[in-house]
Amino acid sequence: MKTLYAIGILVIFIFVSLPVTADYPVPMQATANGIIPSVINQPNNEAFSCPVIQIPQGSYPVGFRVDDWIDGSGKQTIGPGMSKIVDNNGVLVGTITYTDMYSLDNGDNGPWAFDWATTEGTYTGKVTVKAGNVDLLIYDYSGSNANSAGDAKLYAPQNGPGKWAKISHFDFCGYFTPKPTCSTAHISIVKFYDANANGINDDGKNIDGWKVSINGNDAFTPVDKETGFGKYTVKEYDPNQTSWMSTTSKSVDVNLATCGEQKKVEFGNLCIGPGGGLTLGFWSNPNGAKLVGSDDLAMLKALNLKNANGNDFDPSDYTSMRNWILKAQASNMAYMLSAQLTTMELNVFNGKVDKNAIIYAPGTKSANSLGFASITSIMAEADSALAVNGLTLAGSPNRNIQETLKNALDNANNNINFVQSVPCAFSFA
Ligand SMILES: [Ca+2]
Ligand SMILES: [Ca+2]
Ligand SMILES: [Ca+2]
Repeated sequence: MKTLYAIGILVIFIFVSLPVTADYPVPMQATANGIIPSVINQPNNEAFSCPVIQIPQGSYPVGFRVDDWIDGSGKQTIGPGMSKIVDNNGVLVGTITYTDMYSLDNGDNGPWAFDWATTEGTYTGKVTVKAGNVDLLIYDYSGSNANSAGDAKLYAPQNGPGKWAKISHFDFCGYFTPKPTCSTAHISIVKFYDANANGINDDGKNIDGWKVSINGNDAFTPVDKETGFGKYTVKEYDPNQTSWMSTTSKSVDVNLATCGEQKKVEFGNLCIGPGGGLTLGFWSNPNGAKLVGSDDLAMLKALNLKNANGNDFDPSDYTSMRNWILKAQASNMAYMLSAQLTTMELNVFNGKVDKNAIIYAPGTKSANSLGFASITSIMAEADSALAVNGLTLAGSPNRNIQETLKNALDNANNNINFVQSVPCAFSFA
């Protein structure tokens, strides 16, 4: 008898969308392995069609797996290409042959069952089965089934007490309702101007119109998108203008796993540029000279400025300061750092640069994790470095940090690395 049923009929799954309504009696009893549905005899139901089922709105990935016992030696899972159904409203329709089933008592008497499992998460659902050939039997199966490991069995209908249906195949249609239904899950994307360069949206300056993407689909901030649940990669684009920097990761993975879950992605950016800096050249030309008085010189003397051989340099007048600063070179890095520090100290002392301004100063001790520090902290760090290491020739272990500080001050004196207080212009390719 088994061989009779073993005539291979290809398992075919067809996806269709069905309209809504209808009701079905659903008697059933629970077992350890699943639920054995009771049989509903519907002898005049040759023209079987799927009942119309209430289907929740939404888009769900539904995987359905049937284990194939056709060779009698053990089950083989019918491959995803044959058995996996993905649709947009949960309806699935298909045919499974009797040869896909197996006898639970290893004989020909049944009960007969096939294993099924949803493959993407836990679903509740209903499968309506028609047993063909001798008897036309229809039953509903309802229940929940865990992921593939759940491996619950769907049983052949019983044609009266103790009699298992002689059937050639099952037709089934049904639907799986993802649990939870997540039509409200969504992603929002905010772009903020990170004026205080701390990587946190605490600046009150959101930026509209910044180009971003969700799983490769472009959008512009602000974004508030219903996505359903799933995994998403949210990215921001770099603008054409190279003065912009990111203060947050430019790619964020978002996993919406819970019904109604809402995730916000915040991208922080800032742009750098001028901050009122005047150069070493300015402070050694006549315009600069007019601004340097005894108070400026006293301020400079209090610093730990060094000359070429590592000795203290305390300017007695403008001319000596000018000669010293124009001859500055980096053989002794402490000398060059002293010159750039002097330049910035004069900028701040004369009201050209705000001491609280933030600059990009990566590698300095003052910098936060993103590489930004205030002018005042960089000046203090530079002066402290000069106090302990006045001679930092090539090979000196203290030379590198002094060069890093020198570069940060040099860039600021040249108006390159100040964090701008408001967003710069931006455009995208
Ligand atoms: Ca911030
Ligand atoms: Ca002055
Ligand atoms: Ca001094």
